[in-house]
Amino acid sequence: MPNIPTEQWAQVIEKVGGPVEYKKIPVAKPGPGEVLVNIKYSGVCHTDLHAVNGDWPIPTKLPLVGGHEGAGIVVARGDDVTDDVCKIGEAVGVKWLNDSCLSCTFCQQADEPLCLTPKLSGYTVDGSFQQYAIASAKHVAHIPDGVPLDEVSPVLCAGITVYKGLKESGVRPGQSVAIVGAGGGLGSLAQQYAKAMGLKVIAIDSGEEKKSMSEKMGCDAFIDFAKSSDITKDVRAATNDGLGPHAVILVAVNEKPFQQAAEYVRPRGTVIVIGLPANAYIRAPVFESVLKMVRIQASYVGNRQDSAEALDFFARGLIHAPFKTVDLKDLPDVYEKMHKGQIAGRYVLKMPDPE
Ligand code: 8ID
Ligand code: ZN
Repeated sequence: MPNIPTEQWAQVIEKVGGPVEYKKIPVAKPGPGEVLVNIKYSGVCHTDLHAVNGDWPIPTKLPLVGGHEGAGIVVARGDDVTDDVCKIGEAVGVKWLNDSCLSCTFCQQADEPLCLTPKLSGYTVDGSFQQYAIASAKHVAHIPDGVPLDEVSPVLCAGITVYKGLKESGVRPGQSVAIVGAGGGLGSLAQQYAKAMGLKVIAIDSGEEKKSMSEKMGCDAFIDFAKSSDITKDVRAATNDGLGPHAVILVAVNEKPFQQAAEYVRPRGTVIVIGLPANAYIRAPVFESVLKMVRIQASYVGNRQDSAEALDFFARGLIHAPFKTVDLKDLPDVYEKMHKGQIAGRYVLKMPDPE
C-alpha cells in the first residue's frame, strides 16, 4: 500500500468571495463506494472562479476545496470497491460529477449529470485543488495507459463538456461550427474536438494571443469580437455559402453572445449553450428564429460514456490544446488572469512533491 500522509497541501476558501488560502488540511479516508485519489495535476476551470465569487444560484459548501479537473492515481478505496470498478494504482480523473445516485429516472437513462442528488467536485464536495481527493469509484474517469496526466487534466471537464456539446449539436463531418469563447479553456478544446470530428471551425474571441493560438490549432477563420463592428455579418461571411455555421458552441463568460448567436446560426442550425456567465439570459428574435427553424439547446458536462469517449480521442493523439503548468500555491494568480480574460487555453496546477 502507498504511504498516505495524514495532512496535505490544499487551496481552501472559507467564505464566498475568497480569498483562497494555501494551507495544510487533513487527508480524508474513503468511505463505502469511494476512492482516494493522489492528485498529480488539476486544470483550473472558470467554474472554479464562479464558485469562489458565488456567481450562481446554488450555494457551495464552505469551507471549500475547489477543482474538478483532477488527474491522479488511486491510493486507497472503500472496503466494498472491487478491482472491476477501480484498482489501486490506476490513473483516474476526478470530474465535476463526483457522484450520482445511478438510480433516479435521469441516471437510469444515462443522463447522470441530471441526477436529482448529485455530488459536484469543488462545489458541493471538496475537489482537486488538494493532494488527496475523494471521489465515487463508479464515477471517476479511467485515464488510458501512457496518457500524460498534466495535458489530459483539462479534458476532465473542458474536454468532456465540449465533446458532449458538439455531439448534442448534431453537426456532421464537413459542416461548420462557430466556437464563441474559442481562446479560453473550453473553447481551445472545442476547437480540437471539432477538428478531430472533421468540422470547419470559426473561432470567436479577442486578442493576438488567442488569435495566433487558434490559428496554430488550425481554425478556418478567427473573428475578434472586440474589433468586429457587425458580428452577425462577419460570422456568416466566414462560411462558404454565407448562410452561417451549422452550429454555434457558446462557451464565453459574457452574456452578449448568448443574445446574438441565434441571429447568425444557419437555418436549421443549432445553438449549444454551455458557458455560465452570472445572472445571464439567452435571447433570440422570435420571427427570425421561427423562419429559420433554429434550435437552441443547453448542454451540461457529460456522462461516464461521454467521458470515456472524450478521453479516447485524447489517447489517440487527436487532441492537443495549449496549457501552462504552475504550482498549486499559485492558484490566486491564475484566478487573477482568468478574471481579466488573459488566459489563452488552460492553466494546470502541479501538486507539491511528497515531503
Ligand atoms: O457543463 C457546462 N455547461 C460547463 C462545464 C464547464 C464550464 C460550463 N462551463 C462554463 C464555465 O463555468 C464558464 O462560464 O463555461 C464557461 C467557460 O469556461 P472556461 O472555458 O473555463 O472559461 P475561460 O477560459 O475564462 O474562457 C472564456 C473565454 O470567453 C471569451 C474570453 O475572452 C475567454 O477566452 N469571451 C468573453 I468573456 N466574451 C466573449 C465574446 N463576446 C468571448 N468570446 C467571444 N465573444
Ligand atoms: Zn469545469
